[in-house]
Amino acid sequence: MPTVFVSTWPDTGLPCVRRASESYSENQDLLRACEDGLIEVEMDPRFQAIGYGGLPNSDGEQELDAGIMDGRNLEAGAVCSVRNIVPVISVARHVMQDTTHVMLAGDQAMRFALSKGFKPRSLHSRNSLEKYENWRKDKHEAEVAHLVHDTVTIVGREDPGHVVAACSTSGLAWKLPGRVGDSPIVGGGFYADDEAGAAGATGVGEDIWRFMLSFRAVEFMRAGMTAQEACDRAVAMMVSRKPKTREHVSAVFAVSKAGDWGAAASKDGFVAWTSVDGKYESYEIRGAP
Ligand code: SD4
Repeated sequence: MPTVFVSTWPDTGLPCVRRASESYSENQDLLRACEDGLIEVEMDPRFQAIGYGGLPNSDGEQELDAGIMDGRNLEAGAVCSVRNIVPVISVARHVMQDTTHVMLAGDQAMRFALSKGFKPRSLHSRNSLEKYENWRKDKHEAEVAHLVHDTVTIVGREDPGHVVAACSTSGLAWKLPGRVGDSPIVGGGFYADDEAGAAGATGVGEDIWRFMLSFRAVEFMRAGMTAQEACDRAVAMMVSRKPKTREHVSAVFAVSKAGDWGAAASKDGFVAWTSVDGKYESYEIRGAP
């Protein structure tokens, strides 16, 4: 049965699944592969909703959120509102492995990162500074940049049925300082359980969190649905209960413990990248009917 990675958005998805797949070939370590895939895109300043070069909050500061979950034992680690540290997915991994907690927040999460040897740095790139200055001059830009989607979520699956989910983001551009979205929330932005499968989400964090899209998709797989059926059902519930969720793209994608995968979205525009046994492909996901 296949080794599968699925990740998010046209520009970020390929480098993420490619790095994850290479890392997996080198180490046969699924957790590390998912972490490595996210590090690759966090450290690349071209991507505007994650890590270094992510678009900042309304104060001009990046506040990063990330989380990771191991389907073998339901261990999870997450950080939210972390400033001046990358890669935050690795800080989340330390929370999972070195503490008894699931999430650390803000300055205290940063202190924890420093204690683990991370070095503080500015997260601005020339692009993020320029975009922020433009937004301050003309808040109309908010409309445009709000829709920049580079949040990267990844799910991975290996034989005989082990799954991992992980996510990293700088969140919505120009967000209120202190705002946290779905991405670091276990069950919101990501979830993994070897008894069913793994799921991840991206889009409007408030909607994804309200509907716990990742947890919902995993629970539908537990009840016997394929990954595609589980994602379709989770999104169908969201758009019918709250039709306004169709105004922006919110997506959930999943891989089952058997290795089938699927994705669904509230609106056209989501792209998923996959690596199935090291072969890369992208898929445009149509909005819910
Ligand atoms: C958030 N879900 O913070 C993230 C944003 C996102 O692509 O996915 N952008 O709400």
